[in-house]
Amino acid sequence: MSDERAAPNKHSPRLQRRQHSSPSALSASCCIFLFLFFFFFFLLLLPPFFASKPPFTMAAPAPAARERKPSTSAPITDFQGPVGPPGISRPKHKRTVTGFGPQDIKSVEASIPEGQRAAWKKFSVKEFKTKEDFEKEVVRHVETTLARSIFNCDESAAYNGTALAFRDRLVIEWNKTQQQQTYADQKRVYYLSLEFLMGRALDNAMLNVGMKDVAKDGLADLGFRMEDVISQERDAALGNGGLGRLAACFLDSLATLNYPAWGYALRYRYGIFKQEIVDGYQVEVPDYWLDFNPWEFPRHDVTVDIQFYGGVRKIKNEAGKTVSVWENGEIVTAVAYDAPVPGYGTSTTNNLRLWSSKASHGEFDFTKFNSGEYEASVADQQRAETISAVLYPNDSLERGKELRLKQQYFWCAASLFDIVRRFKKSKKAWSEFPNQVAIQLNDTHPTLAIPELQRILIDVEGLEWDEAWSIVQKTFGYTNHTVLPEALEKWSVPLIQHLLPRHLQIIYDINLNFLTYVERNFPKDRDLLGRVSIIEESQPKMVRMAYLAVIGSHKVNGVAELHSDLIKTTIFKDFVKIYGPDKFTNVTNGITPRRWLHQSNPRLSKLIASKLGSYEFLSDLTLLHKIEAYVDDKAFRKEFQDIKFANKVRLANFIKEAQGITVNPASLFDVQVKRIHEYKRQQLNIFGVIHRYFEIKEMSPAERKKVQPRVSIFGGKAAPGYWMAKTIIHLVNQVGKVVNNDPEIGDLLKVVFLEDYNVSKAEIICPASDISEHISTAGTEASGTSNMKFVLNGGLVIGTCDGANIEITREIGEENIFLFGNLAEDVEDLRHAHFYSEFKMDPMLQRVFDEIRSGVFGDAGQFSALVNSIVEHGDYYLVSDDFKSYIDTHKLIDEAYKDQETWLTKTITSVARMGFFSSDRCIDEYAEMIWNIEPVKPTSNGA
Ligand SMILES: *Cc1c(COP(=O)(O)O)cnc(C)c1O
Ligand SMILES: *[C@@H]1O[C@H](CO)[C@@H](O)[C@H](O)[C@H]1NC(C)=O
Ligand SMILES: *[C@@H]1O[C@H](CO)[C@@H](O)[C@H](O)[C@H]1NC(C)=O
Ligand SMILES: *[C@@H]1O[C@H](CO)[C@@H](O)[C@H](O)[C@H]1NC(C)=O
Ligand SMILES: CC(=O)N[C@H]1CO[C@H](CO)[C@@H](O)[C@@H]1O
Repeated sequence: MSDERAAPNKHSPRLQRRQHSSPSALSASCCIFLFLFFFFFFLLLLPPFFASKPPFTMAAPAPAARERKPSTSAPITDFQGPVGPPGISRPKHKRTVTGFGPQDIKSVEASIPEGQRAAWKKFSVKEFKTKEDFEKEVVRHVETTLARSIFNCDESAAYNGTALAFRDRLVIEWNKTQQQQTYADQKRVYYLSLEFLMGRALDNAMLNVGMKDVAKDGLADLGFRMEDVISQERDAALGNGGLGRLAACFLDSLATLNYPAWGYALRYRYGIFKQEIVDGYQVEVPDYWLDFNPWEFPRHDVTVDIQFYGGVRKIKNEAGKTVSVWENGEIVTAVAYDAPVPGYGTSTTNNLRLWSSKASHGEFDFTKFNSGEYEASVADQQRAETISAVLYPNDSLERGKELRLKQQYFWCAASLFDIVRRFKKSKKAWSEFPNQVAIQLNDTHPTLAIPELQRILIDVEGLEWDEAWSIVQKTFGYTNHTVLPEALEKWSVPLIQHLLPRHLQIIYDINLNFLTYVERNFPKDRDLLGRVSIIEESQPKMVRMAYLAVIGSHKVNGVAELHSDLIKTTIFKDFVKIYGPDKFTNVTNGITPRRWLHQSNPRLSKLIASKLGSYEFLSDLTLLHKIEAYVDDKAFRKEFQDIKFANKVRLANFIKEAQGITVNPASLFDVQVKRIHEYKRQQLNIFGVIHRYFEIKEMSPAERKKVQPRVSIFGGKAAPGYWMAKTIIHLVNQVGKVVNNDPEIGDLLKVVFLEDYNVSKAEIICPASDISEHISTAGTEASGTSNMKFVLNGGLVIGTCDGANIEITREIGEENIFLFGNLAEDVEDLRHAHFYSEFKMDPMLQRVFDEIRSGVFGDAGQFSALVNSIVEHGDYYLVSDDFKSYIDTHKLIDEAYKDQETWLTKTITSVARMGFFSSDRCIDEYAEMIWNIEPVKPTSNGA
């Protein structure tokens, strides 16, 4: 049915392949007693007014039956000396930062007397298994940890109580997992990503440990609705968008598949800003996500000192060898915070370690304070803390910003120190390092880990250059994410020289060795040396991080086929020539079906499970193909359709609540939610909406009756410094104001901009789309993952032949996707044509521009730069070239949607064929092709 596709400028995409108190005296107890007495007295008199004041700890909620009891919360005597009867002491074991190694565990265990071991074992904390046990845990946490009671336990306290109950569970499993992985002593993978867009954790934890129903019933007994409790949680937004989300999906899959894995990132004081729309403009508000986060454990004993600045001195050591010492720098301390990451249907619980920065001399410098330098004593602290303060928005030009480079090094150095420390525990030879450790560099941000490991090996551990370098190369893998050449990360040589003098020397040495190798193998190609050199001979000289990443790792992968092909034929072409094609590979991105189907769309997940006999498809998504057999089953079809409608009603209610706009859930829901960026082309979408608006206005009443009603839903954040993207948001809101208030239009068209798009909103939006837009300029989107989320939830896609749209098409069939627009290979020619040949603006788009200029949507001056980027400045993203094809394709969509039966068949078929896009498949591919790691299967008793 390829006639369903618009007559695009070009046709079919190439679809070839795939933790005191003084002795508490009686008087203190009396005070508390008197206090409690009066408190309860008052409570009896004035219950409604007191119900919300926070009291002290209360154990007995029934005031009548109280008897005098000593305070139980404070110790009667000070603890001094050994606890327990005199003469019996237990060997004191000090906790070590990396835990005990496999041999240590056995000897430590043997050193503890039998009786004590038995006592510990007897009272060892158990995981709750029943509804009663769960309720007991929640009540205990609400009453003691939170110091609240039945009288003032609001939803927020209920959430915190529930979260803490689940956290306890995760801690138990997490401890077991870490012990087991240490015993197994296998290779581990360390995933370095500056961003982890985790979203909410509670719902995910409940589903992954298979206790959501138990918790739901338990909460109901305590008087709370599950949905209200879940919605109390704030998103952990340590990322900008898709890619941060991907890292989170990866962690989920790694744990689910029992791979021994750790994630390393920064603990930003402020995650991605919260977006508010004021008068149609985006306003950024800080997100204090850390105010109370039950999911993290501060590890104040796990710290690493990180050095910056200073100088390098060459000395001769005792052995007569010349070594480099990096000294006199400024020291900042990294403190670890751990967050447990539970797998689905397994007890494996991995670790995400976040580093927070603080001044190395502790909180506050009293020497400086006492000597009168009040401000300076605070300033040092603040300066150290800024390192982990903010998450950089990824679209602003962060190049040249020293703080950003500091962040990168701080995070790489702390993580590597941790990894090396863990490895050294095993007392294995250095040559074994690559057999025990795989480090994945997500994008170029962690590239400094390469010279850092080399530095540790040669300067600290005393290895020879070549041996060290071979270990480095075998350890790292690099994932290249962006396709936009301007996103190629570079740092100026003077900046690195100033901040990391030793590293710059190492980078130069790496480059020298590399170029020598190239020269030897390609003696006649002089230009090649200049092209592949890590150092760009510009003013000032720059270090090309991507090249350093390619040279320092054994595998480089792209994230979608088209993308991987592009890498090989464009920017890394020379490297393919030097290293051969085997070093370059593709791992097509995926999403976790636990969050993006089971959690976001429980009813659909249930329907599928009812047909497949179990929820096994959640851990083996390829089983989805079996539902294709039900494509003609009437009852199945009806339920499928009802689910979609119910999800649309849920979104419509959310839109009403959040934005105050009433939309009809029977309309076609057309959604584009993702970061706002010119290459993602939200402008193309809104121009299309404007076109549709005027088309409807010009129709006769009879013609209007035939129009398919639509709701165009937008959402996404623009980087604070990205002016053009903010203009697009403003235009969407202005158009919405006009269209939504036009009585002539009514339900035929509504335009909604949903504020503050984040993971938990995505969970409501994705299951509710009829059509979603993934319309980036061909060749610009590395992959895209929201396209997968939408299709998996029974929505169709309108998209360009770009990123993962191509693989989605291959899997679900061309007849089930609406592709349009120019192809990647024609982009260069088209851009050229805008400047050097006669270019004719599409008349429909011209009309749209004329209306905007006329002021229909408010002050036209506001939008002139947006319009002119297309009309006068070469239309870099080819909006005008793809406009007609885009409009025509939307016409096809309107027609296709009228035939609900056929539409339903398409959506069911598409869901059935989405098995390939699980992040589990993706992780298995990485494990096999790049990391060479094996799962560690949890044993049931956990020993
Ligand atoms: C999945 C997801 C994205 C990625 O969207 P793309 O369309 O692939 O760019 C961005 N933000 C959030 C919150 C997501 O859940
Ligand atoms: C519960 O946690 C939230 C953060 O999620 C916090 O804002 C709130 O104050 C906490 N409530 C209680 C009762 O501790
Ligand atoms: C951690 O795991 C070990 C080994 O399984 C077990 O003996 C110990 O009791 C556990 N500790 C906690 C706090 O669960
Ligand atoms: C990887 O890097 C990207 C791109 O810079 C970043 O946004 C994201 O959070 C990271 N995670 C993953 C798995 O890609
Ligand atoms: C960040 C990064 O390394 N991206 C590169 C990935 O490969 C493309 C080539 O297709 C480069 O242009 C990017 O800069």
